[in-house]
Amino acid sequence: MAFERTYNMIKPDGVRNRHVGDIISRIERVGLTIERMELTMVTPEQAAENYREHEGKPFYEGLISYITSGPVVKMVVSGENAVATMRKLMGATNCAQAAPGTIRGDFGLTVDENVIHGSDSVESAEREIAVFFGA
Ligand code: IDP
Ligand code: MG
Repeated sequence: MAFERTYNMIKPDGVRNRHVGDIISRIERVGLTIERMELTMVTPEQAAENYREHEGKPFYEGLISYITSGPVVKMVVSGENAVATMRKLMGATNCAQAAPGTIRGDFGLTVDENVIHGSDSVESAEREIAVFFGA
């Protein structure tokens, strides 16, 4: 067991389609703790920093305009195995392949708008928390 912090973000489609309450309730139901949370816009600088590993890929420009297209809910979530547990709750990147019962499987249809972001490792989490909430 490992106590971890992770960075999660309900993306603009998740907010626009009014899934915030349902997603928060899934996070709490599994026993994780929401430590920080804010409804806010993602700046172009934060978007570029968060998705720098995808720069140059064909979907990169669309990804940046999607993530800056409307308010998001950014969160720091903590608890035992928080990174992997959130990835499990989220489901596969492509909503079309995400299992029913996962956030992406239940609230999305495509890979372009996939409802929620979650860090893929403890190292990414700490970097992303600094990008979105400051040091
Ligand atoms: P993840 O969000 O499950 O960690 P990543 O591979 O890190 O998936 O991709 C980051 C984000 O980029 C995805 O959540 C999705 O919004 C977008 N994305 C990834 N692959 C594609 C694609 O093939 N087409 C369009 N958007 C994509
Ligand atoms: Mg990722």
